[in-house]
Amino acid sequence: MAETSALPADMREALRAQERADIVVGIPSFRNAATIGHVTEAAAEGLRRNFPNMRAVIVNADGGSEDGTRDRVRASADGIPIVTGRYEGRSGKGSAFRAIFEAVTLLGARACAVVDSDLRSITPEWIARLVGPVIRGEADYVTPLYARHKHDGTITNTIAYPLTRALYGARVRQPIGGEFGFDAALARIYLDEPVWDSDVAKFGIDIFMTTTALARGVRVAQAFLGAKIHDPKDPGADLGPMFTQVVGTLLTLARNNVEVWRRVTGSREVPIIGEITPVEPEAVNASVRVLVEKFKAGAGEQDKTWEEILSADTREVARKAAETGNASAIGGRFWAKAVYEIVAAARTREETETLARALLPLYFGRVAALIGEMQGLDQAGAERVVEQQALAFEQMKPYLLERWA
Ligand SMILES: Nc1nc2c(ncn2[C@@H]2O[C@H](COP(=O)(O)OP(=O)(O)OP(=O)(O)O)[C@@H](O)[C@H]2O)c(=O)[nH]1
Ligand SMILES: [Mg+2]
Repeated sequence: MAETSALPADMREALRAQERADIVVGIPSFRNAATIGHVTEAAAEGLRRNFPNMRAVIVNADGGSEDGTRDRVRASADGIPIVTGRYEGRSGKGSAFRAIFEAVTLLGARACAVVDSDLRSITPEWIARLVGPVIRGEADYVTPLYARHKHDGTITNTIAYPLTRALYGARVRQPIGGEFGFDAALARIYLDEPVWDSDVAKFGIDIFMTTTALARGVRVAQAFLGAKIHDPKDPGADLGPMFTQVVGTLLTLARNNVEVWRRVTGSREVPIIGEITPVEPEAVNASVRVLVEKFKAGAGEQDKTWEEILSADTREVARKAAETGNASAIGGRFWAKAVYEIVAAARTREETETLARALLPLYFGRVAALIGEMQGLDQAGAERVVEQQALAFEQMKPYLLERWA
């Protein structure tokens, strides 16, 4: 049992009053009054419609919103018991999830689904697809699969997907999608890991959940959910801190799990729940100009660290691309190589956040390059570009092993 808890006394009491549940739907939130009502309604309807004979509780773990987020949740659950409160501990999505995992344990639930509170495209069917495979005993961990606009999910496309796939050998297309289903045993495993003072308490939570599931060898499935429409972020403007939290966590986990991934070659497909139907996601803006500016500025700031971490070849290409503002030089293979140099550096360097920050300018460059590579391509075409890049990560894995040694 963890010594600390993310559950405040009032939430704990409210959960005790519920006594028990079969299913928990967890919703983390921070200032989502505009969207969380719809998310809660969809979750409640999904539970009523798909699991009418099971006891379900919706748990909203909030970060201290003052915009009425929690009132919206309370007003929207319609017949499904709801527990809402402000989690304790470091601010961040991960701490909210920790409170939800604790709720799963406290209620003795079999399965849990978590869904983001800024979702506009969620339907009741999402709950069935995320939690159904767990209830039916077909999977222990369910990740989402959705149509996202080609400029949305850039951390996923450039690093979380290809690196997770190459390291752990599973083609989990949305390892950090935010929506997941899992069983109680996995919630327990997450709670017992000593990660809650790290970036796992923030946006490192998603990659921590997926990587831990893969490293433990539990049965993973992907649930097709249609289009993901949420409050999206411009990759140039908003994603810096999220990148360092996700990638820092990814690097720490890579260091801890070397014995798991060392021998993995190639990758296997991960089963898909639900039929994949074509959907057109909403467009997401991305400013190449801002990305290239960030690439240039970041390259200057990180030059010293690059000197310590990157190979001479990689440094030279990166410096030159930054100087001339030619982001298209950050191609898929070059990017994979640079990422592997950063991963290998994590073997001896404790501070993975520093390493993630060193990679950040190249990420901006890579995203700018990707936008170019995807220009004029439809959804399927853009997907092929992502697949090619993922293959480059697989093919270059020997380079990682070589640098690691
Ligand atoms: N409790 C709590 N929840 C948070 C916090 N930050 C984010 N969240 C929730 O985590 C979920 C995901 O956050 P978003 O900001 O939408 O991030 P994202 O969708 O993963 O990232 P993008 O793809 O970049 O939009 C939402 O439900 C947020 O309300 C926080 O500090 N505390
Ligand atoms: Mg979001």
